[in-house]
Amino acid sequence: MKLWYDSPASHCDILNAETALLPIGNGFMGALVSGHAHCEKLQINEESLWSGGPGSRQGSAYSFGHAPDSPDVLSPEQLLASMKDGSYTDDLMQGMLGVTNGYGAYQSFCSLSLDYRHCGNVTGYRRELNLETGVVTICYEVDGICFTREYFASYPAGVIVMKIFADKPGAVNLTLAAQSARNDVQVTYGEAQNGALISLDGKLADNGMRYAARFIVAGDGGNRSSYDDKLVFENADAVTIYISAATDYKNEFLGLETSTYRNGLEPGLSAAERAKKAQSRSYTGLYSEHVADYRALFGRVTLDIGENLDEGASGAHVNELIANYGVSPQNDRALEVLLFQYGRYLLISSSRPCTLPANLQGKWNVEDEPPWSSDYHYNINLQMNYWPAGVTNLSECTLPLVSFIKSLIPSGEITAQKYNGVSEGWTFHTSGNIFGFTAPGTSLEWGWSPANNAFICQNLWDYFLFTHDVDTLRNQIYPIIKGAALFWKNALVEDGNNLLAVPSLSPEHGPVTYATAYDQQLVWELFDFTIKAIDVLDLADDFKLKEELEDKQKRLSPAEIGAFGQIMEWRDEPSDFDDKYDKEHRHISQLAGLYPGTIITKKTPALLEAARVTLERRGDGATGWSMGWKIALRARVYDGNRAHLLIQNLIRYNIAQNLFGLHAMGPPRNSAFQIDANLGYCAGVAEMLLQSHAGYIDILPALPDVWHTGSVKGLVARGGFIIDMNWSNCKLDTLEITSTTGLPCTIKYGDYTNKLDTVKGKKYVIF
Ligand code: FUC
Repeated sequence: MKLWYDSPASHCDILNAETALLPIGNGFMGALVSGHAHCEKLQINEESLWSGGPGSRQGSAYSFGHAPDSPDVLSPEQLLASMKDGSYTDDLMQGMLGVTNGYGAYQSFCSLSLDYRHCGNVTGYRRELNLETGVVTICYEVDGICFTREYFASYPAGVIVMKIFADKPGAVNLTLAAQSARNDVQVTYGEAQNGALISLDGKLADNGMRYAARFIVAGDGGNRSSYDDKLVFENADAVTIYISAATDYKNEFLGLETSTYRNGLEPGLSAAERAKKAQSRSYTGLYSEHVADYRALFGRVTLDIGENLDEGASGAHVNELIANYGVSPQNDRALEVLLFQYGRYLLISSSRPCTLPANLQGKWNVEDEPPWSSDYHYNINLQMNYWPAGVTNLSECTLPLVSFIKSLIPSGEITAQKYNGVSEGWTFHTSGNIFGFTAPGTSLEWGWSPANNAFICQNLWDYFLFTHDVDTLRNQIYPIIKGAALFWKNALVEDGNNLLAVPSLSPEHGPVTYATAYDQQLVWELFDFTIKAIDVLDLADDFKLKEELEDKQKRLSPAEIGAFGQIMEWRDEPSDFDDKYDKEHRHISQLAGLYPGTIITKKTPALLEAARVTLERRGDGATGWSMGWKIALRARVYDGNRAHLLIQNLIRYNIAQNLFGLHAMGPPRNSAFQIDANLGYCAGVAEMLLQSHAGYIDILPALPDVWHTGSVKGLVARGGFIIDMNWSNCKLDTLEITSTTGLPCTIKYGDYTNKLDTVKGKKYVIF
């Protein structure tokens, strides 16, 4: 499981990070390695370095996105009446928009430039990211000396570590300097206990956020000197660099007027402490601690889809795998598996307990004005980042999402009150920063989307379903989903016996209307799992709420079939919608109830068929993240071969050299990377092999012919069942299930059904 290359990233400067650099990360820090032999720049990120928020220059009166005045708008009932009698115009909605002053953007932290001062020619170059260890290695030879560099990001030690060494003593020569592209920062050079200390201290000009990085650079043997703000190592046996970074950010809402989102601490102190502590330990100790920590997560799942992976994945480098995709089955399967495991790698590297959740670019970002601010998008992208967590055995990576969503509730309550006139519960709309931004966006085309609260709650409920972690459900998750359910209990509009979301937009597609499939389905799902959570937790105080939700859920009509046999995206589909709107739009919002939802299953055959028609109409191409969704959707209509066609299209058009998913369409940039495509793909592949959303475990529900022989170990079904299986000629050979919860389960494979009572910790051989 290696991404390896026989050449460095295209340039020693950081260009096109999305196409070539190799990412490492420990959840809250990320680095991108270019690995050039002569000189390189190591890009470094820390998750909380954001412009914007309270006190920012861009928005001195930062208001969490809320418009300063009370929206002068019609009530939802009046809006609905205007839509029904044809008098509605978008002017009626202008007061429903938010403001983006002080929204800010995720910033690049700093970089380290390294000049290796080689004179001779470079031969035997190899650059690799080993997905099994989470270590990047660069090796090459100059003048008969083999040089090696290792880079890893340790979660337990909270640092990034880099070591440069050679196979001959005294051969390492190096000049290095730390820098930031901003001018609100100072770099100073000093002494650490056994090495040099580079201190980078800054204060963001925009919002005064303080930030600091510490680099302890320790040479083994040789001489060290400095000139012109550069450190020079000569004739060393090895040089090791310990990198830590911090800001004074604190994710804490203290009220509209008093919030600062600062912890009042000196970031240089915690950064220095971590770097020093790391240096005081042996390199091998740090290295093995990192590998053990990382492997404990990554190593839980192995996938083999019918080729000799050792030969496939390490016998051809990534550029060849991509260039030859479609030429040989062995090559293709190797790349498909590598990409699956890379998704898991990216999630582990950008989302660990006590960090912020993974943003659009995970934690990797090389610029101060990144695409879409490198923010959190709540109408699909953040949800997608967490889709693979449960099924690919990384449930704990969801915990940052739980605490982050919890932190948004106070401003989300203000949003609910201000824009929907709802005084119970919370909501948020399309996008957000790390400073509690929950308001609608600035344009009706994309900005209004309150059912995103229900959508994100589904990730949290899934965390519970995969782990059965009742404490986290009771103390963390239930209050969040109850708040979202209370919002919708109050926000829905009565229309005869129907309950409708008003106003309502299908994400980024079509008119302002009422009761889009997206809203109605997500609210249906929200009520469904809130009711289940009340039962699981036996919350007598909420039994009345449960009854109310049960009643309302019945009146939502979440999925209806339209003139073409499709699932309707809009309740009253305009007669000319087929010409007017984008049939192949990237958002497939009307199928949220198929995946990741539970509304459309084998138990609703007519809807399942309509979902298939809808997918047919949406086509087999799209931007990266949309392809990830489509793979999972095709898996849910049991069409493995079509899911595989989408995989091929994704790999051909939306995957960069470093396997980052690309947003390969539209503004602002053709090749911006977003890790949602990687994580959507990873979830989609898992969904082809195992499903568990409909009350039973469905084995190999959408196996494509080209994956006719293979095995997977360690996938998880809801209820906490670990699945190990082998198949050949598209037929299941062995199936073992380990129960981590002791719950009963029903297993289905084709026509075969087995109901099993299980004991916690026991393994069951089913086939
Ligand atoms: C959603 C998508 C766009 C893009 C953006 C970050 O709104 O519609 O394609 O991925 O998020």
